[in-house]
Amino acid sequence: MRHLILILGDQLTPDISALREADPEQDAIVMAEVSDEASYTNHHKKKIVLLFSAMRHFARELENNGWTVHYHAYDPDSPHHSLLDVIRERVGQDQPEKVITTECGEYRLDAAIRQWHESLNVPVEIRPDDRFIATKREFARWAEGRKQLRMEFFYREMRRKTGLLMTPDGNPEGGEWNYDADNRKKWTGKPPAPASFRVEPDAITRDVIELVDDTFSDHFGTTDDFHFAVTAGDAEAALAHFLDFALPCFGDYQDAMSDQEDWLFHSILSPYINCGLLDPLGVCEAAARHYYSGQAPLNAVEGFIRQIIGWREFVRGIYWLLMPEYAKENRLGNDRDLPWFYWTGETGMRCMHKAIDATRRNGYAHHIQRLMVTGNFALLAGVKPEEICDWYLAVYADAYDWVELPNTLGMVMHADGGYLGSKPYAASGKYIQRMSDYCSHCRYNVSEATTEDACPFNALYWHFIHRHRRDFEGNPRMGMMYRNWDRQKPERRDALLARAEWLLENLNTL
Ligand code: FAD
Ligand code: DLZ
Ligand code: SF4
Repeated sequence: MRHLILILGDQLTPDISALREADPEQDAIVMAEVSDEASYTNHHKKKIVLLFSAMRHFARELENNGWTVHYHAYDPDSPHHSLLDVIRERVGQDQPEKVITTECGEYRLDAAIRQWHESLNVPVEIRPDDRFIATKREFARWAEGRKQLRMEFFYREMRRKTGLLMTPDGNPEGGEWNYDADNRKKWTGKPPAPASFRVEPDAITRDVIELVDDTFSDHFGTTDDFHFAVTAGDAEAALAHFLDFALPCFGDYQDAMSDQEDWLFHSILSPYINCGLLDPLGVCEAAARHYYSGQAPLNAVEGFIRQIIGWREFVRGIYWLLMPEYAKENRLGNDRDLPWFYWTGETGMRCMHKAIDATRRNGYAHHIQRLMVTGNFALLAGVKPEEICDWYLAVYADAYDWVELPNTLGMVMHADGGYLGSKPYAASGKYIQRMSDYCSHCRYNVSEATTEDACPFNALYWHFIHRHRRDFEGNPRMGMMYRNWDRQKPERRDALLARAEWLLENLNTL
């Protein structure tokens, strides 16, 4: 054999760089389901089903196209626990001239693969992952010399680079770069949210569901009602479903939350984009076509494209710029354990219960639930960044360290000192009330802050403002909050702090 080509679980893209110039006559492919990857965090059961089933479908497609694929299916009794174990055995049997792979998305595994040549005694060629708009080097060059990085300016570069929603004379379509201000409507049930896209599990997926139920029964979540796409064809159908039925309202209700609806007008495409079943640029081009053909308004299409060529690329750039030190940051000095209800959803706080319960059932919660409910609570409660990051890495079907970490540690927890965002997204219950109908189903009273039944977010918010005065008082975007705090009567401030202290002591009972 000439080359042994390793394809990882999130590299399910037919033209992945490792496969370029490869020859099915001389080269062979390795794919492996292994315990080290399936268990390095408490992955949601649906995430494992998605990846194993998508890997198996991808391997079958490669075989149909004439490739030899050595597929290591998961076996709890296998002596091969790691990808290296599997590769080592194949290298021993096939004696390839070299191993080829595309660079891994996570620092943990990437660092390990970069050492493999030492123990394998064959060269390991690691090719760039060019499924992103910006290369790592391009991002580093853009970031150089900037004290703080702002997504908006990077996003404009990506708009220019891709030409997405740009006029022929180089201006942003509609005259503005960003229509976020139009994207803050509360959803009151109308227009109705589209039914979520569903694929019924085929025989391969059903086998994997059985495997996961048997072998990963202690992992978070459930396999019940698994309906994710597991092939590129079905992921394309999921994209078409989003474009036709949800994109037109995506902008208006991007920040909305609902007690009744899990998915609203979101795309639910991140699990597919992140494992390679969908191409991010292709997704954006398809959305742009819907704008030009008059099927979706500009605020929706721009908002959607910004999430992908803006935020997604931006967080990846930050991850590779700052790892591995980034993962250890804790600039707000948080030391509280993650409350247990994050794993059970058993809390009287309706917004938290609904977000966590949807997460448990679906391996999914939309961005505002992640940022302004579960994230906001962890920020206000001063949870250790490491623990909340591990939670987010475990519980979502789209979670990979490179995208989860900057979102959680940087955007939510502000643990990087504001490198990623100019101010923390801390908010009281008022924000949740404005953007959702949760509060009317809650045992707590969102209009109260100090009483026994008062919404916990309220007093915790002021405690956060008070305890981090030194961190944020000088921040021009936070000045008004400090003026509001200082304006309150001393008795009121004392009562708020006392209530917050009690809440912090009793988090697990809320
Ligand atoms: P939509 O709302 O339809 O957005 C469209 C696409 O934009 C998404 O599919 C995704 O590819 C991209 N996108 C949107 N927001 C972001 C963002 N902030 N960062 C990166 N890409 C973005 N996203 C992940 O893909 N994996 C994660 O592990 C992850 N962890 C997160 C943790 C926290 C604490 C927060 C606040 C956000 C996290 N996000 C993560 C970002 C975002 O919440 C999800 O991408 C989004 O909810 C996925 O659902 P969707 O496909 O319906 O997205
Ligand atoms: C997330 C995941 C899981 C659950 N299982 C596997 C696996 O068995 N084999 C594999 O090749 N990859 C898996 N992955 C993805 C990797 O752990 C890792 O997160 C990505 O390759 C990082 O980019
Ligand atoms: Fe959440 Fe507070 Fe509203 Fe209850 S009252 S749903 S805890 S914001």
